[in-house]
Amino acid sequence: MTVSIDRDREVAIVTVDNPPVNALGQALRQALWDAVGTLDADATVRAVVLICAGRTFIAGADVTEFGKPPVPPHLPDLVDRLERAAKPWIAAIHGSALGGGFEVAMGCRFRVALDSASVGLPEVTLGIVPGASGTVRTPRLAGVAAAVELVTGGRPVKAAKALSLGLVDAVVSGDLRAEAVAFARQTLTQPLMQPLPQPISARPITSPDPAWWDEQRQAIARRARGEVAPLRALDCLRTAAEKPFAEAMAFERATFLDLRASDQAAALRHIFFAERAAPKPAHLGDARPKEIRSTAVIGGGTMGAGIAAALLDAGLPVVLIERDEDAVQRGLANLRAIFDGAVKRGKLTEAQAKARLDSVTAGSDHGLLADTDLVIEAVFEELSVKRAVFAQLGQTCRADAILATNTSYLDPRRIAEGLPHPDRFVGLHFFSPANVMKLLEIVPTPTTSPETLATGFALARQLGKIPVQAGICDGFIGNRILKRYRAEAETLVRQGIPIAAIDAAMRGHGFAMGPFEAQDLGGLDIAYLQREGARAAGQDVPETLGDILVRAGRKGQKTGGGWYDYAPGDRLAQPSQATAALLADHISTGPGLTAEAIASRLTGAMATEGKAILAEGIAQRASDIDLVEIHGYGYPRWRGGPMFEAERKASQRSV
Ligand code: T1G
Repeated sequence: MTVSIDRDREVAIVTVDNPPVNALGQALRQALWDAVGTLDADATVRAVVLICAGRTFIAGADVTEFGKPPVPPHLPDLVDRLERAAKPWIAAIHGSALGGGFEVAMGCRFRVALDSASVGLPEVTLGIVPGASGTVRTPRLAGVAAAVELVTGGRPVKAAKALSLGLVDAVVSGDLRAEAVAFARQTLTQPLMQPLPQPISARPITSPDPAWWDEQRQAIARRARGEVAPLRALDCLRTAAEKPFAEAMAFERATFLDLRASDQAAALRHIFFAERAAPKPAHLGDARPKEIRSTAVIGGGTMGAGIAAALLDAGLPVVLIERDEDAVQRGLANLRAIFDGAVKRGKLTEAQAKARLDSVTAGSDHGLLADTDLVIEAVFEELSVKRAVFAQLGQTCRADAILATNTSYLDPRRIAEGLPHPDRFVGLHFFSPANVMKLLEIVPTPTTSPETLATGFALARQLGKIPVQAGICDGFIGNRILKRYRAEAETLVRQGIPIAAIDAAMRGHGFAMGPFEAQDLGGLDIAYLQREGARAAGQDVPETLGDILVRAGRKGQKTGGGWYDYAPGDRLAQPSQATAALLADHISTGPGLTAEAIASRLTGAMATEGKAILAEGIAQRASDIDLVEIHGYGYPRWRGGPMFEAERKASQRSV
């Protein structure tokens, strides 16, 4: 880590170089603290530009220090020192000025951002609040409403938006250092009647009325679903608006230190680092991924179109293959619907959607695949259908083309039987909607080469997905745990726990929906067909309560009823007398359970299955299982996943 100082006449340039993201560890805080003193004492220096080397401006406090006691100089003190410096400091921002990085920038008198830069206060995504004046200076800089959105949402804003909010004073392009020095010089030479702007801490702030704060609290509580930090951040922002600066700073610091030690912060840090470890599994060694420049998807149904959209979003051209012209048109219509939806939601412009569709070649002729680097099969989940597809691909694709199956349940070894060059075959299990869900289960067979496996991980990075390697078993990692979760939920029903109480308990635990309402939404028949397929293959699959409902025609919302009843055109789940009657013989009356006990039973069952998955080597590490559950099955991120939550509970019991 270095902090160097050089000069451009009367402007000093302080350059921070602390790879990989210029995080504000103790040494960097000390070096900046010292730099202020040095430059204040140098009479020839009239302004200071603070700039960073590498990929980004300061990206925040050093998250690796969070588990340890804070060491001075503390960041809020450093920000105050910058603000009180004898010479104006100008923050020159590229990449992302995040958290403590943006707080340091707010200690500077001005902020100049490169047009590609972004600024933000993502602390709530780590279960904390800004701890160096983010909740106290931001509302003085950009107004209370903008500060509430920035701090409680935790999402960064691009430079242009930051300029419009007043978070930065100028947006430049080209040579950031030169532009920032020029900006510094200009502020020094501006006419005397335009004195420097006040330090942010001295700027006025107007607080909205109490009703506005109540509205914010209700909206944030609905979104947070049990997550604490966003609401505590709102408390800090309201204190900043209603109390003197020093009092608000003390309140923010106390809140930061309190949350920093919380279970939710520990869980979110666990996921932060797990997500960064996932794309770089050590066992890949130095296997080099193949470059993927052209792709194809076989099957234009929901999954195939979603996968094609994910590839197109990453800028990869796609050949979409279906069995005949009608199916090709249906596939293209599915793809068009995905992009039309993105345009309607403002995620894409019309031009971007058109460009994506223009880079699709669609047809039923496998000859189109003759020179494709990667082909992903996403046809009907039936072994003979998939094997037929790969028999064709083995003939039509290049010998070194990577061939992947998107199967979610079938054994990839069976699918690839007889395939020439099986070293280039791998399972790539996407989750629906494939262009939205971050999780990608990568399932190698015993003959998958290290290069092919490395290519799967590289593709995940290219698609912005979280890759998790899974061994071959029924359901790999996620669907195997899902099956156990659902079975445990049915056990509770058999013990007399009401279906609605179970769903409510899981929503209260932070899930978007409980196991029964989720099945009604997705359809009970999908899992039913898998069970029936396994039974037909001679496996001993006990009857489930879900089977009883499907056989009675109750497949979920799509049939007007599943676990719950639904009025025509209404998605509101109503307790069902029909379901109660169908299941009556299977339900005994047992002792009730509290919502917490229900959630503990179901998350505990997930963790138990996860431990078995680990022990069998199906997952490489426990944190991968947490990533699967969070990014594939809606496990609340601020609980860290089933493995983390079980481990935390065990360690708290042992204290
Ligand atoms: N501290 C320590 N290491 C960090 C880090 C951080 N803040 N951010 C990233 N890294 C590491 C990361 O673990 C990885 O390490 C490498 O840098 C590249 O990261 C007082 C208290 C900046 C947008 O929340 O959002 O300030 O795996 O793969 O995709 O109010 O990193 O290579 O060994 O993510 O280019 C607030 C978190 C902290 C920003 C770059 N700041 N980081 O993304 O690279 S709390 C954040 C990011 C705070 C103050 C409070 C991203 C990025 P390795 P990467 P990237």
